[in-house]
Amino acid sequence: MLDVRRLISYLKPMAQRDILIVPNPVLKQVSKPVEKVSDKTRALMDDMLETMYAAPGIGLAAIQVGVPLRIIVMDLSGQDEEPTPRYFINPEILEDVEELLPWEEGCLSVPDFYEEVERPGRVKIRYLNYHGEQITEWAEDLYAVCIQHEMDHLNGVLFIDHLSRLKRQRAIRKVQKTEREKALDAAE
Ligand code: K2U
Ligand code: ZN
Repeated sequence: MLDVRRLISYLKPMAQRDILIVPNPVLKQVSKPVEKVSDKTRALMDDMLETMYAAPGIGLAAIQVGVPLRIIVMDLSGQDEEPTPRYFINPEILEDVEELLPWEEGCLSVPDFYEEVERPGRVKIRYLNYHGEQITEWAEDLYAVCIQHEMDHLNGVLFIDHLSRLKRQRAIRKVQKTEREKALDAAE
């Protein structure tokens, strides 16, 4: 008799994972390259995408769910557009432009804090896709902002690290206060 549970686990093994929040030291780790793109890599990316959609967010780096591998998922499609998931394994920035693009950034690991950050408005990137094929392309506007934000995560850098010390400390204190209040509410 076929074990239906095993069949279901094969068909849809996706699962949401917890997103690490500042000042968790794991977020400061430098992530390691993926040596071989496998079904295990794809299962992780499926989980990351499900976690990102549930947050909700438009990008997520593996370190944000505690996995120190150079993997990013992203979906820049609008609310009323078809979902367009993108997968980036071992992404590299090959070229960028001098023109800087200011953007009010947020981060799922720094909840409810937004500040303007300036980054190059266009970057040439090279990465492996979901199937391990090499892709080289230019990213601009929100795509450029998001991929640079996520690649910072792979190097243990958060967007608040681009701010002044005062603003960074204020962000961390605000997140810690909110997390304490959430814990107290949950305990009541
Ligand atoms: O790294 C993350 O936490 C994902 C960010 C990606 C992002 C940061 C800055 C600018 C664009 C994207 C989260 O998706 S932050 C939440 C968010 C959602 C929609 C638009 C912008 C930011
Ligand atoms: Zn982030």
